[in-house]
Amino acid sequence: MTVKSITPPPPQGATGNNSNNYCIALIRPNFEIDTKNPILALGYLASYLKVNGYNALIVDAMRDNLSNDDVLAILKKENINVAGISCLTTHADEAVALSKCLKGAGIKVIIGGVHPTFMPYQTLTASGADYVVCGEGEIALLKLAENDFNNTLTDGSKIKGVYSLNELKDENTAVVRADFVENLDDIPYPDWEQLQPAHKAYTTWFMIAKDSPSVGIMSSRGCPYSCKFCSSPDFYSKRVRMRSPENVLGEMRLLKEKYGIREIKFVDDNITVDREYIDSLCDAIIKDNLNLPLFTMARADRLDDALVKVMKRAGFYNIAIGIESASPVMLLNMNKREDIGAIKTALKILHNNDILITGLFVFGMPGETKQTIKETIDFILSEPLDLVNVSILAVLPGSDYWNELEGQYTRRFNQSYWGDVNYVPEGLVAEDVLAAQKQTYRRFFLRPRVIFKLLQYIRLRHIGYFLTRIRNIRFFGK
Ligand code: B12
Ligand code: SF4
Repeated sequence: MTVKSITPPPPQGATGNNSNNYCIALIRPNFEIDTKNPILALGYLASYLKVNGYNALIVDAMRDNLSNDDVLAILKKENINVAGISCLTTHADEAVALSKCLKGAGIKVIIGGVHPTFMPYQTLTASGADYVVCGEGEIALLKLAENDFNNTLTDGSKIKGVYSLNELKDENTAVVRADFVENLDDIPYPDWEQLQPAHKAYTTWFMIAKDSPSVGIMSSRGCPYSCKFCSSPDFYSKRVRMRSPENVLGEMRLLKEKYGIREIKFVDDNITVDREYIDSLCDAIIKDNLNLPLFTMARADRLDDALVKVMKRAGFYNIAIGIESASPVMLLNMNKREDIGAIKTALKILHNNDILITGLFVFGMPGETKQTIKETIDFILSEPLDLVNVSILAVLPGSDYWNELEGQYTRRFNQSYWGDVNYVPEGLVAEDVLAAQKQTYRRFFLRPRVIFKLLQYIRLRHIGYFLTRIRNIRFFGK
């Protein structure tokens, strides 16, 4: 599929307003995090409601550093008595506290997002919320709005994917997920007016950017693979849906022209999974002469020389590869369905095309040994990587490991779950995993080649963020 001439569609979606007829406040709770980005989920939900005749106010307590009382005051001022809270496992504790605060003031609370999708009973019991929404939110939330935020319809049936404690006995009660929006182009662009993509509180990703401000967008939803540490396949039932290249391009133009965005990061789970699609998206961007630096993540085995060349022409200067481990045994264990040979080939292609390569790794998965850690560190130091991000396994609700490793890891529902060692592979101690992460960062970054390269991509406006990241990634210290 090639795209001939592209006339970007007119800006879609809500434009924000100050009228007081909001039917719901869509809220991201406040929590500590280094990397701050606009929350696409709430942008999409607000614009989908808007195009269907309902006004939603986005309250980003994280971006604006609001306390729960501040949020409550906003709702009172705007006379809003329904709140929709977005919740990942990383800030489930904060979502619970916010829910309790709002419930205490008589506000109806609905919690949606990845965490309640996989832990609906836990979320409802902990938070006292009225409903959780399991799965994609657009259709379920619209149905709730149409039904006065009640999940029982006039014929007695329930809205698909929406649960209260009346319908759930315990965490094992099977839930049916909300319907997907079949054609992603039916969802207007996120409500960028309310998200304020160039807001000064936002940072960039992985510390670097060619230009600033940068913002993340999504051209597809879902991934057909089943890496055992990841919850995306289950969340989207392994289905992949793509927006049309024209639709994506229209949003990129809007961000550039209306909001002054100078770099775009694609946050898709797997943007190169469909070769025809990524080709036509790049083709559209090239023909439009958009001229914006672009970043994306990709699987190594979904890249080849011709594709990398076309991606480069479209503007992709930085591609992050989910390598996870250099040990063939580990790749097999985690069901990555990729071999180290294919990864090395892709890195070579990217390097030869002068693309900045970010390697993404995870230490501490089942089967990890001192030997596999060594293999990975040796790989990191010998391959042409420009930047690395090294995580420690956090067993995610919805991932295969969540059930497979049950009883062998501690569960926590806040930011501390990430960064700490919650699962210790047999034969290792937690310190081995922490040391592996620290050693990798030290040995990788303290090399003149890497420092010199990085300095070219650190923007003045991100210096504070850069220093915080360096401090928090355990570069220094014990
Ligand atoms: C972009 C991204 C990031 C970015 C920016 C995040 C942001 N701006 O919010 C950055 C780099 C900062 C990031 C960081 C992390 N991320 Co991240 N990230 C993503 C990614 C790739 C896309 C998120 C996105 O925008 N999705 C698009 C929107 C439309 O989807 P959505 O958020 O799921 O929202 C829909 C539904 O969930 C629901 N919904 C959501 N909220 C609400 C609210 C209501 C009221 C209702 C009704 C419905 C509803 O409706 C929405 C529209 O359909 C996802 C993977 C994914 N495919 O989603 C991982 C993902 C969210 N990240 C994940 C993780 C683990 C992390 C980190 C902990 C990584 C780390 N090691 O540090 C950190 C911490 C993040 C944090 N505390 O917020 C996990 C979360 C798992 C979990 N159980 O919580 C995910 C799911 C990836 C995965 N499968 O492993 N991330
Ligand atoms: S890690 Fe990437 S490739 Fe693997 S299942 Fe998750 S999104 Fe798909």
